[in-house]
Amino acid sequence: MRKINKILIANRGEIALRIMRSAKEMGIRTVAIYSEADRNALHVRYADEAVCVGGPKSNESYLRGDVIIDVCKRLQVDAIHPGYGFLSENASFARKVQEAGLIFIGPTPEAIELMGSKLAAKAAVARYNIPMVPGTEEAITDVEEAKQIASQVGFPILIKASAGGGGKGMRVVEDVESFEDQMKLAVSEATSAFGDGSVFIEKYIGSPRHIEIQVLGDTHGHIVHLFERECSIQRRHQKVIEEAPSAVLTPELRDEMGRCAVNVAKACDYVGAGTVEFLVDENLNFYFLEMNTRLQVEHPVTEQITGLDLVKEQIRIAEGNPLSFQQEDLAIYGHALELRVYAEDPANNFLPDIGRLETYIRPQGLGVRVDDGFEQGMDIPIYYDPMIAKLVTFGKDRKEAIDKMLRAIDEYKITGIETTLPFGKFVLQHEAFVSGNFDTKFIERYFLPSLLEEQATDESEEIVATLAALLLTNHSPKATAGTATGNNQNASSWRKNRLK
Ligand code: MV4
Repeated sequence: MRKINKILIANRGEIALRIMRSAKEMGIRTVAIYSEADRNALHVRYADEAVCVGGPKSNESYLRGDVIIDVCKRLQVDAIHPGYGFLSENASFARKVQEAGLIFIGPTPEAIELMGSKLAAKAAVARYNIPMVPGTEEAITDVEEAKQIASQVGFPILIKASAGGGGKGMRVVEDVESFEDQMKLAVSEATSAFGDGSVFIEKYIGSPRHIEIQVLGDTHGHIVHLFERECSIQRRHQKVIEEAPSAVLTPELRDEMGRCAVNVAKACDYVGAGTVEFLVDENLNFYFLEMNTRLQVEHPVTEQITGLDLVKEQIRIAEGNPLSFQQEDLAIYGHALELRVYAEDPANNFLPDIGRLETYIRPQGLGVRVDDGFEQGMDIPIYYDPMIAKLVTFGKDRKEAIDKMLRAIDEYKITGIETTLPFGKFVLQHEAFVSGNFDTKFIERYFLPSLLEEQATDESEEIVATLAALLLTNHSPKATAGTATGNNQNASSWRKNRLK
């Protein structure tokens, strides 16, 4: 047991603020680091102390592990929270933090390293009877042998880089004729991208769902799971909408996947918050893919349905406290959705659109949570991730969470930059999403930029209709005491009449 009194957050933006808020509630002092591009950022203002660690580029600032550790020593920091991205899954940084006598709020360097290698991870979990996609258990080197295995598994197959993850270094191979070329390309890509050319083969699951399970492990060997997050709505391996619980899991399947996730965590003596990623096929077979050894962007949906603060749990675990609950104490309450709001133009191939937030008004009200790191008037820097906010809604069931999200999107006012808010609205109104019948191919299957134009036309027609109705009622002698509600009723009946 070692009490943490001061935490340095080795991150920026919404996640830095998110972590500091929990620390503050626990009476823990906070230290922000920032780059020259982030001098006026909210995370810098929110922290008790803030230190500039270098230039705007990540490798000049947020990735400078040694500088960050020096700041900790100078300011008598007890622990480092890495957030997500940057140094969060860097085993050698976690090791240096430990060696400096500091607490790394996260798993051990050994667990990070093990799960960083997809092949080592598969080997480690194999003795726990975890379902895995058919394929090779070891790196393939011999082309002829690999071809034979691929033919046994059956085409199409997928060649994956062991050091990859999150979709990096993957290649679909349709037939045995193109296998050799594809394998050579995969090896050379993996070598240049990761410095490790190890690749392996898996059967290609054509239209899977991506469902992941949140786990928590303490330093006393207790591990629990906090149910699933459905993350199938993604574009180019960038998640767009996440939800909890998943619309397709039965209680039995949830238990089974939960038990598997706990076993994956056991296989690497996992400590802290982690996520076990599964593919689920159309017959609801599930397969272990990889484990993410960090707090994830989409953790808020799990917080909303469990009532737990995952950052507080991470900090308590890092202090050496045993978990204060058991699996049986946990239950799912209601339904939560998260929409990632990116500074990208969905009508223009999701081109990043940086600039000044001329207007920035957040939605509010029951069941609406906005995790962001900006205020009106601020510039979005070009150097980092284009995600500007996470819009989270929580309701008694899936329908209420969707209705709240649509309402919140309409309330969200952002001008000065294009955002993915209209795109979120498109997805949430789509029949496939509403029915729950979708997979990771949702966007390529259903989305066209022109669909956003139709949506915008519908909206402006509605505005014209409302204004026209307002004018009409105000000129009518009966409408002298017209309340807002009265006008709205008139507007909608006007619209109904017009549509007849
Ligand atoms: C797969 C797959 C199909 N079959 N593995 C992409 C992210 C990485 N974690 C693993 N990924 C995939 N692995 C087999 N054997 C399809 C994907 C995949 C995917 C997975 C989750 C969410 C979105 C995805 C988009 C494309 C491909």
